[in-house]
Amino acid sequence: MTRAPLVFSLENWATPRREQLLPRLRAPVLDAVPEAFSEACVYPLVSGGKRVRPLLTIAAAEAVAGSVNEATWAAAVAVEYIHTYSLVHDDLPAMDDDDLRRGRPTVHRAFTEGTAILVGDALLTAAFEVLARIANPALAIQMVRELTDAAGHRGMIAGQALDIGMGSPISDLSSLQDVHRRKTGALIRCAIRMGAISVGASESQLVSLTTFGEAVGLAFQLADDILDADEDAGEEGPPSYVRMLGIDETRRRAEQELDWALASLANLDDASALRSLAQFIVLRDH
Ligand code: GRG
Repeated sequence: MTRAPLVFSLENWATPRREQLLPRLRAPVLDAVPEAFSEACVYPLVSGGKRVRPLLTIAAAEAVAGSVNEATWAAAVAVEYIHTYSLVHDDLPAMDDDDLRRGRPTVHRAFTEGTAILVGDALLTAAFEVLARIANPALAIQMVRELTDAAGHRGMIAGQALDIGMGSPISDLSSLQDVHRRKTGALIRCAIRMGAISVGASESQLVSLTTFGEAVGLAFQLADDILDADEDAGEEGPPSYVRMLGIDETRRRAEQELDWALASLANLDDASALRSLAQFIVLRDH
């Protein structure tokens, strides 16, 4: 199995990129009306998320071109907006009804339920605005299509609809996988594809990175279920990989997806950051 060289430090690579991302996340919603609504929109954007998806976007662009451009940043902002809105809405009383997110009050607890609904709506809309403002109109349209497929009614929202019981019962591995492929995998795959597309990836590079994105998306969810394993220990509760497969087999499959993801990067010049991010996603402790 190919592992990232020991000299590559993910933290050294990620820290300046997270810093460069932050003002780009804040700026588009600072002119929200009324003014106080900007504060509510910024609140979930600056509350300590790991930034896995935008970092994957940036790493994919760097693996293809060695650098990023303004379209890469637009894509990075757009995926983090979609991710953030999905968490804000998922935390609402009508969904998971959570009081805390990343150790802080959820948006509907810090503000009001109505505000949280509107913050999610604003971030969802702003994601597409940011992409629509990419200077190259053909590239902008391509990015909008990518994000629509991943975030919309066939992607993340479909996954959530299945998850809240609108489809057949999630009774086997293939139906569980279908939910997760849509609910979390599609946006991760899209984050990587948009990074590659932003710098003009070739068809073969895009194929490799799509394979990488699909494996990382699945590995992310397997790792998430391992992190939730204590909650999932009993027989009762929502379907999860740990409930269906047991913890050891879930770990084995996460490692297998990681191997598969790393193997797909063979034709890219410098994929150190992508490799490290994939390893982080599987081995993370939060
Ligand atoms: C409500 C429209 C709507 C969609 C919700 C993705 C989703 C669909 C809900 C998220 C619920 C959830 C907690 C899913 C588990 C996987 C996940 C997205 C975990 C959080 O992602 P991280 O670990 O979060 O990247 P941070 O906090 O680092 O940003």
